Amino acid sequence: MADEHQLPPMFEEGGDDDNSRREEGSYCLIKSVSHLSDRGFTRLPDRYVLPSSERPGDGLGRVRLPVVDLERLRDPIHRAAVIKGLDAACRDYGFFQASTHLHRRCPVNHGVDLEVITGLLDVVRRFFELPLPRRARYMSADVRAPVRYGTSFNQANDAVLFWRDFLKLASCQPLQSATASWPDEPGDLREVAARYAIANHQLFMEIIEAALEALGIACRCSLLQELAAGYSQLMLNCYPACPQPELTLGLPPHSDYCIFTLLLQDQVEGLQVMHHGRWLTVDPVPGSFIVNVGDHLEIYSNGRYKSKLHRVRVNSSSPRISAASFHSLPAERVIGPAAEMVDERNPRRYMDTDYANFLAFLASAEGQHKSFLQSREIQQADIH
Ligand SMILES: O=C(O)CCC(=O)C(=O)O
Repeated sequence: MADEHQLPPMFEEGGDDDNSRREEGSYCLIKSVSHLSDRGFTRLPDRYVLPSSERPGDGLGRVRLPVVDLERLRDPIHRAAVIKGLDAACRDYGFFQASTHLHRRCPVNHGVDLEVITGLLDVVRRFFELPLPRRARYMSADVRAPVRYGTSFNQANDAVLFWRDFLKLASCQPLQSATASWPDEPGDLREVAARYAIANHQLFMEIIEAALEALGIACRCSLLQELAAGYSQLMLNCYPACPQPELTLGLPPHSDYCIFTLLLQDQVEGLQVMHHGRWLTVDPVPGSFIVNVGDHLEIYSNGRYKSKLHRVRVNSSSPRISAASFHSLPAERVIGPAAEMVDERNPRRYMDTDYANFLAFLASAEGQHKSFLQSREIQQADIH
């Protein structure tokens, strides 16, 4: 989850010619990449240029993710077969597409209204089109702030910046307590994002219930109750067109700090997943959700499900909008491997963790790759 970033002290308002000249050179004020993109730079500012070993490369591989057909999941006759497919997808790819192959002309059968989905993408686009000072009202150095606007990945610690602007909205249940602090412009943002967050959370509940069934967790009720009142966060991402996309990334390789992420993307491709040592570009299916296993589920399943690395490429012609919803248990809840997932043949592989551990880690490190999850791993020598 590329979210809890502290603000750099060098945030500055304005945009006069002096600033423009400095931005075109090696020093770049950290405000937003859309601000840079709008100025029509033809050269990527140095602070965004990755070392050659970390650049995106040719990236010719593509993937059509396994599909978990939610219509069939809801059908008692097909449920067991769909759950088997979900289990395989979470073990192998750590990713799947929540929709269906059966209705290619209408791939969206997840139950979230198309109007809610297109409405969200539209309002997000309009938010990132607001003049910078109006977006920047929501910049905050407080990582617990329910609303935060920012740029890059882990802005305070990134040695090289990434070509992304974001708006984070905490969307804990019940939602009413969170929405009051969300941006009041565009005027319909709160209402549209709230409708989306509610529908998205319902979909998450359906997917996690199926995953717990797939894992063979006997007592699901109390966990589902906790999840129903759990922690959710909506990360709205904007990746503007980039003058030299081959030199940078929108987001670096990372895994997400949650149980499941439900990702909505527009028609512009950019998401890549690591599969068997290769970066594969995910074909965008407009209106569908990409679901991925987060670190919490890898821990809870004691490593049976994989929280896989993913990253985002940018391009020179089309801006891209995505909305990642991170869902988990309440922030204060400690998570460890489920009793059902641990036995003599499968010893406990992870230490317990909670949100406070994660925030402390992020404040002190870049948080890229699977570094937080690795910090929770129990070394094999300690197990035996
Ligand atoms: O924009 C995307 O496709 C992925 C977003 C993501 O990985 C994140 O927000 O952590």
